[in-house]
Amino acid sequence: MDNKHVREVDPAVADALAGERDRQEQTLAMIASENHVSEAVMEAQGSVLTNKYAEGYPGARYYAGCEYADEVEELAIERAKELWGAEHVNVQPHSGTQANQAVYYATLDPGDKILSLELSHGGHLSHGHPANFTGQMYEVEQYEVDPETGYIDYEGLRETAEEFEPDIVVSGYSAYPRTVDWEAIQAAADAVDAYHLADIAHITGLVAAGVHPSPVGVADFVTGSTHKTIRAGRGGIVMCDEQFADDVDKAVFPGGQGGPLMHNIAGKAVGFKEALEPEFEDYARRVVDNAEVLAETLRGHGLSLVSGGTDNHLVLADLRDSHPDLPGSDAEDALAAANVVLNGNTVPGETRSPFNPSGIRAGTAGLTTRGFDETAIEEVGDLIYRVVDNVDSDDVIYEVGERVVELCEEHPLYE
Ligand code: DSN
Repeated sequence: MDNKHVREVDPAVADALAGERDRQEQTLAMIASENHVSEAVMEAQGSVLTNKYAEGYPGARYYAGCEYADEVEELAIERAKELWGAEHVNVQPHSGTQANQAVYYATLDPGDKILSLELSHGGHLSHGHPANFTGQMYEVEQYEVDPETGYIDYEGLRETAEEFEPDIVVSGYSAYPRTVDWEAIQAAADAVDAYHLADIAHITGLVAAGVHPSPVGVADFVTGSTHKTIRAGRGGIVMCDEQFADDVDKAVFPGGQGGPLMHNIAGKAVGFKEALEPEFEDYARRVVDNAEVLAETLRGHGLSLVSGGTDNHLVLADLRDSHPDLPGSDAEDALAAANVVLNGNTVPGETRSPFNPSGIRAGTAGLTTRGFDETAIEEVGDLIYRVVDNVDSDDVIYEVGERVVELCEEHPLYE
């Protein structure tokens, strides 16, 4: 991790890498999709496999010299099957979005219909947003969360499905703090003979550890990213039953991608091995417990939380009740200045815009990785509130920033 070779060749990049390492050490990574992978995962990602082209799949490549690439990809697949219990796994998607793209490509024709959760209600760009290819290539209808409870409106989803008759229903979210009822969504999809794609990008680790119910064996397709709560090498994954295996594999390669990023697949294999250790279940449970403490702390200070709290790794605060003149983006900036890195986020019933949203989203996966316990998380919640309530005070931002650095030094990331 001293990047000595980079420093010899390219001091400018070496400086940026050193800066990023210090930034991660001295700030709280609370963007809910981020985590800190192990040095073993990083070593695998920075390995010689970056040099290898391996189009195709293990045992059936288009190039010679793939024996070690095969070994690594087979290990990643076997471990993923063990973690999530899927019949078929493709570990080649370069990202969660490309995993979703593969499922759409395997199941839909241009003009077919997607039913998905609205972005400001917790959905994702790759679920049919107009700015994404999915919003341009397919016809999209959206379901919402209940405005009173903040929970998915399953009844509304079922009714919209009956009216819209989608070809695929998408579940799984990027800013939804509650447990998802996969069976209810599967029933809505079955009733209109639609496929069901469950995108568990955020909660892959929680599902693998059994602290969130699994959609594997319920939904037709399950996609995810591999670097969030599961803490493995960066990228995506598709899981499905054997009946869809060929379609999915062809949709990933050659349908949507070229050569697999074998170094990242090695990082996935290593991270999956770590996640199969008994300690990972304890980690995932602590992520959820910590999120609950964060929710309680913020709520205790009078912040409104979407759905009132959390069942998973994230909380979404709607600032409009407590701080009507404070956009989440301004809270994000003030918190970043105090070394707390999270993101402004749209909220259900958004009255501002994605660049100037009304909420903030915070996750506990990264802090839990570096050993923050419930007491430390409670203090972090207090510090977050102090900044949110004093965004114009340089003194408060300075004091909180100093305390955050102390907390980070008490919980070092990398030796
Ligand atoms: N960027 C991720 C998130 O923050 O949720 C999803 O792609």
